[in-house]
Amino acid sequence: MTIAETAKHLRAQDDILVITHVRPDGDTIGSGSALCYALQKLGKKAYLYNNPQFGDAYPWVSDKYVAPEGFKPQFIVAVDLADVGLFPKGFDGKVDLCIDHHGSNTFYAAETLLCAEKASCGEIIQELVKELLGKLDPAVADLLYIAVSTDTGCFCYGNTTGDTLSAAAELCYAGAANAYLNKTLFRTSSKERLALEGLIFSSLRYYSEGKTVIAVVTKEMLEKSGAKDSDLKDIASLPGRVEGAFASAVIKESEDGKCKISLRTTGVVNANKICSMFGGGGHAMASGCMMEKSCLEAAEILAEAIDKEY
Ligand SMILES: [Mn+2]
Repeated sequence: MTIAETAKHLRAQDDILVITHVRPDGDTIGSGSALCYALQKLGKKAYLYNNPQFGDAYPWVSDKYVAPEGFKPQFIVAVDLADVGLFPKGFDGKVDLCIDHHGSNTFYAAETLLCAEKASCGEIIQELVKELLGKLDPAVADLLYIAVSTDTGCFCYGNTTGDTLSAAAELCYAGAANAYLNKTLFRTSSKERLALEGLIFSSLRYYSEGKTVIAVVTKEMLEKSGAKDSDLKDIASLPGRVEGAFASAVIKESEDGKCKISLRTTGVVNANKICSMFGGGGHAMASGCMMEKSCLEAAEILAEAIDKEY
């Protein structure tokens, strides 16, 4: 469907429930909240499905839009949600409309608005909100800015295009509190997170003349720092910051004696190929796998496998 067709379709509905994906991020939360905001402005009942993982993400964003107890939806919209396997915990209903930017979308919904060239789902919702309300106001601009900025790593990732920056500029002109949101989302960490980063950075392990950097995150480090799950966001990207690194991994000790490996590469080495050797997989530059080894043994095995690829 087009933006105009989607807007027309939504105008004809009421009692709308918006679902966000499992392990919700800023894009799905900002997009879903902005859509609820616009639909509520039109006098409709529209709420977010109470994703049980909102508490680990940005509860200060989602709280205002979560459906009240007993809300009976007539129409279900999914945002930033590519496949049924990514439904939020506890949801297994059918979806009437999906709004998404993932090229991998499996068209599981009755209708789909897919714009795969957009860096974030927020940019699609931005067009839709303009179609529905005729303009953007500061409240909705904040929600959309959260979506666009988080999915682009504050406009740093390779998915950021001129169009992304134009969309962000439009949000700033509409009153988005960009400096405040950037500080809150990207330049503020809990004490526990910073303590954990200190432990990680002071114990990095270097292999292959520094081309491979591995961080081992033990249960003891988590205990010592006091870090909770919500403090572990994106830790996989930390060792890759070392100058000269082509492959970087975080190896995290898990409860059952196994360890969980997240591998990131610059593209010189194929992360998917390496992780597939150990029963995992993912993308060429970001993959994962598990090993039933101690973290230190796993680091040696992984580093050796990567070394063969240089
Ligand atoms: Mn997204």
